[in-house]
Amino acid sequence: MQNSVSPHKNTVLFCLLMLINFQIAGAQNKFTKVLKNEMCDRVKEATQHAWKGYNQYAEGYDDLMPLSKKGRNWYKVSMSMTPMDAYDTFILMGLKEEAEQAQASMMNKFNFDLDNDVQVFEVTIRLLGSLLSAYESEGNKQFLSLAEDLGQRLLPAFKTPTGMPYRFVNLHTGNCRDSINNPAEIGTLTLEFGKLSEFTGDKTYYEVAKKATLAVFERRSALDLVGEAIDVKTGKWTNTSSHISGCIDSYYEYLYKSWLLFGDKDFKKAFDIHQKAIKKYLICDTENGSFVRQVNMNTGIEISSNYGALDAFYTGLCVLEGDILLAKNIQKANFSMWNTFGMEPEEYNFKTQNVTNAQYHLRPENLESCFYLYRSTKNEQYLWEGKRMVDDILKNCRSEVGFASIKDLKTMEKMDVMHSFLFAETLKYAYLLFAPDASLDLKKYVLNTEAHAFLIAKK
Ligand code: DMJ
Repeated sequence: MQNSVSPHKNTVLFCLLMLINFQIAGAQNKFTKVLKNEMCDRVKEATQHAWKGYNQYAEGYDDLMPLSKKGRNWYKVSMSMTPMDAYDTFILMGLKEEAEQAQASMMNKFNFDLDNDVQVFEVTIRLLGSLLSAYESEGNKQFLSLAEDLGQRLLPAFKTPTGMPYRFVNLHTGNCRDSINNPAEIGTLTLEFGKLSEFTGDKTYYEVAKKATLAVFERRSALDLVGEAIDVKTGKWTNTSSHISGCIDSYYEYLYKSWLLFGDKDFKKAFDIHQKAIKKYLICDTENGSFVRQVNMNTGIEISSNYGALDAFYTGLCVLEGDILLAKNIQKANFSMWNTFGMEPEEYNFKTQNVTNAQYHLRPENLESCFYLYRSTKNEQYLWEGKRMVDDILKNCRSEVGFASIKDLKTMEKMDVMHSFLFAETLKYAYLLFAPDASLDLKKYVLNTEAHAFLIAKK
């Protein structure tokens, strides 16, 4: 029996083999520096491809129509939405030529005296956000004077009995319309208006935006929840559905970020009260992770178990707040949504598993969440999840001249829409996820809801 191996030796051999296997598997799963660089290069190439298409076929317009190869404006006159949103992404990626072209389009404007009825929220997060962030990092006064001109023209919207703004204001006449507004559009102005006050020394901007946000907070229900629509003239809720999705989402985001950016305790207090209620009434734990449902703001009774692409932002907010466990559970749900449907649907019912809106709008929130979670945990799982999302977007959405939204995830049929947030957010977060931490120091900067960066004031 000289050749036989003793049971002890057998065990040692087995352990050794397991260790080798484990190491090989580990090596395969390691997200190497080379792979990170490769991902950054792929995202950069995608950015250049999308910009080339915009420049060639839609220069001077707000957006590119990536299938019909035409330009599209949001309002009567173009406001250069795409160049404005894309500029700081080009700077971040070191794309000099593209940055110069975008800057030329931004500066092309003398002022915002345009006969456009604009959505206060959208031009604030995209245009004011971009101009102020560019001014802060480069000191070019032209950015600031454009921002100030725009800020002035938005102010008439706040002249309501409650201080909550109308949804639309005409930039030339100051006429306002649409008194039924929502928490997201009312409460997602403080970062930009606050920075405008900081740079101009005129406190009005911060004061009106803060008053508007707190007017929403003061009208919360006894359960500390807010609804989906409110009349800014009467202060009465017109839709009492409460959730964290579109129409409410960035109201919560800006409560916390206004505290982070300006150290204003009123916002922290409001956020804490809401966050407790969100955790109590809205979060649903499932085996696929934690989803967020919709309930009546007064009774807490469930209205629907719809969840979707927009809701995915909540992971990032939980990371900032420091609730990493909840952030991980929400991200588990976010990724399961992506994984189950090949990409993420705009909306689906997490209890019945039915997709209620099968479009994909090139949205950033799921990638944004991977970025925040990876930065805080350094768990490579989030790099792999992000890579999967980038792979899918580059494969399914690329058109000859840009990137197109998806009309139906089942067929992957494309839609003729390329939102400017593809540049400002989706490609930026994709790049930041794989780039070194130093490319954006989260201890120094707060990103607005369109991912334009603002420096945290020294306290
Ligand atoms: C962006 O315009 C902003 O992030 C906004 O807050 C809601 N979501 C879109 C992108 O999905």
